[in-house]
Amino acid sequence: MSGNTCILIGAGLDCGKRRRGCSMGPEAYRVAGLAATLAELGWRVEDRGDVPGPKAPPPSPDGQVHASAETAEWTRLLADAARAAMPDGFPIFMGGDHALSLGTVAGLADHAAAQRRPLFVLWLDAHPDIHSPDTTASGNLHGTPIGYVTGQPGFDEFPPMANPVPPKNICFIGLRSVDAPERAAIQSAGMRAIDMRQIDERGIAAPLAEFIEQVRAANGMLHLSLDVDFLDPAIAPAVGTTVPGGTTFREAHLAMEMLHDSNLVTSLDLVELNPFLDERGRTASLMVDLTASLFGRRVFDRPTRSFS
Ligand code: EXY
Ligand code: MN
Ligand code: MN
Ligand code: MN
Repeated sequence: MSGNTCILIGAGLDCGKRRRGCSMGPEAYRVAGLAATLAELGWRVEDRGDVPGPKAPPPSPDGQVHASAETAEWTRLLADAARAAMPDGFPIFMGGDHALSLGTVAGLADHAAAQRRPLFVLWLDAHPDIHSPDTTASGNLHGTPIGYVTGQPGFDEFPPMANPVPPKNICFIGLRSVDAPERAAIQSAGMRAIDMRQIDERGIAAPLAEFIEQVRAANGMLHLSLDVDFLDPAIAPAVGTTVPGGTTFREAHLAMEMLHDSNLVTSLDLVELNPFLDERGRTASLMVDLTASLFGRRVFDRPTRSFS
């Protein structure tokens, strides 16, 4: 993990879909003790507060795509926040729905380009979120961040993606809800896409280790985007897009532990937590515990080893 300062940034964007509640996410992470948990692990923690959303959310015509002008404005604001944070430490973007990643990944890609290093993205999610405004059937922009950051057409209302992320630098893990245009996009680009069947058959460690080695070989920066619905809804109910058959408690922790040991992760999105749907804070607490594993919480120290 890079440096010893982590920077908490609240990104309560709630316009990437019609069901509301993710705006409460940043506060739920604070109440669940994210800052104290990281501090106990030896990190210096700086909470930069919440990125204020668009002052007067521009109205969008009530068309097929929901709140596109507001989401475009958030994209500008969060890309700025990401570019500003990276020189200062390890940013943790506390969402907010997954539309926040249009902005965070855009800003991180600019930072990586300035450093002359490739950016890699690990997308832990039931969904690949690779639609564009032209292909989405739901009109929900939280289903489009990978489409945007890879430079797909159809995002004319949004800031141009100056440094698109090559599809081969993206790895999906946990997929189990993929629409037909998404499947075609993933297959035609030859992207690394680990669905739940592969996890059942191979476990989560082997495919993750392959991706980690790809990032290491390229001296890449690695952004982790963690969607609550990566987890099985039985352990993480506080999300609007529950899909049965998700990852278990230990699969998710093992992924975080391996990513910690890789020392490659440089930024994190925590997305789609809807505290309005939670049960006594259990999902928020689980997300904080997973973040703790990513930041070095472990039962015993063990010698560093390669997983390949
Ligand atoms: N593919 C579906 C759609 O485009 O509406 C579902 C997207 C859900 C996105 C969630 C956040 O990961
Ligand atoms: Mn700064
Ligand atoms: Mn998602
Ligand atoms: Mn999802």
